[in-house]
Amino acid sequence: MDYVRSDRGSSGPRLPLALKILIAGGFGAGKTTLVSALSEVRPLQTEEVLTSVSIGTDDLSGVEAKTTTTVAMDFGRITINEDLQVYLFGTPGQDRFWFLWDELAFGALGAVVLADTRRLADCFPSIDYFEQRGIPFVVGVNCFDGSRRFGIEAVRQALDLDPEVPMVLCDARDRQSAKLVLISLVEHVARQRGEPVPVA
Ligand SMILES: Nc1nc2c(ncn2[C@@H]2O[C@H](COP(=O)(O)OP(=O)(O)OP(=O)(O)O)[C@@H](O)[C@H]2O)c(=O)[nH]1
Ligand SMILES: [Mg+2]
Repeated sequence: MDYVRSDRGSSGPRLPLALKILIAGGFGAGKTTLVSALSEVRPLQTEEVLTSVSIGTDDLSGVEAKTTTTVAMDFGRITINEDLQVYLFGTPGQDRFWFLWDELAFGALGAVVLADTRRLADCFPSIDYFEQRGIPFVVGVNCFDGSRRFGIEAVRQALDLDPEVPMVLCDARDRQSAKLVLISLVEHVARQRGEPVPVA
C-alpha cells in the first residue's frame, strides 16, 4: 500500500507510517461529524457560521438546523499501532471549495463518500471525482434521524454505483459505526490491489 511518508531510516527516531483517507460527500452529509467521532486527537476543524450572505449559495433544504459549515477541511488522526497512523481529511462540502480537493486527494489511500438520503444527488460530484481519478472509495449512507430509510440496494441503484463499490449504513456520530466504514474501505482497497484483506 502507498503511504504518505515512509521515513524509517536506520538512524534517528522511528516514525510511524501514515495512511491518508478522505472523507467526502455533499454539503451537510456529516463529514465533520464522522472525523470528530473517529479522531483520537481534538480534530482540527475549519467551521464558519452560516450567515444570511450564503442564502442562495448554500442549499439548506433538508438540513435547516445546520448553523456552521466547513470552509477548508477537517483533520483527525487514528493510531493503529506504533508503526501505523491513519490521517483523516474531511473535504469541504460546497462547490466553491473544489479547488482544494486535488491537494487533499494527493497520496490518499482512498475515500469515504458520505451520502444523505434526503439529498442523495449532493454526493454525485464526490463519486464522479473519485471514479474519474481511479481513487478507491466506499459509500457510507449516513442515517439521519427522521430521514426516510431506503434499502441499501435502492440507494446503490440511485447512485448508479459499480457493484464492487461497498456501501455501508452508518451513523456518523457513532465511533463504532464510523470505524466499520473505514474498515470496509481498507478491505476494499486491499481487494482491489490483490493484497491480503486485513483482519479487523
Ligand atoms: N441525526 C444525525 N445527525 C447527524 C449525523 N451526522 C451528522 N449529523 C448532524 O448533521 C449536521 C451536519 O453535520 P456536519 O458534520 O457538519 O456535516 P458536513 O458534511 O461536515 O457539512 P459541511 O462541512 O458544511 O459540508 C450536524 O448538526 C450534525 O450534528 C447522523 O448520523 N445522525
Ligand atoms: Mg464539515
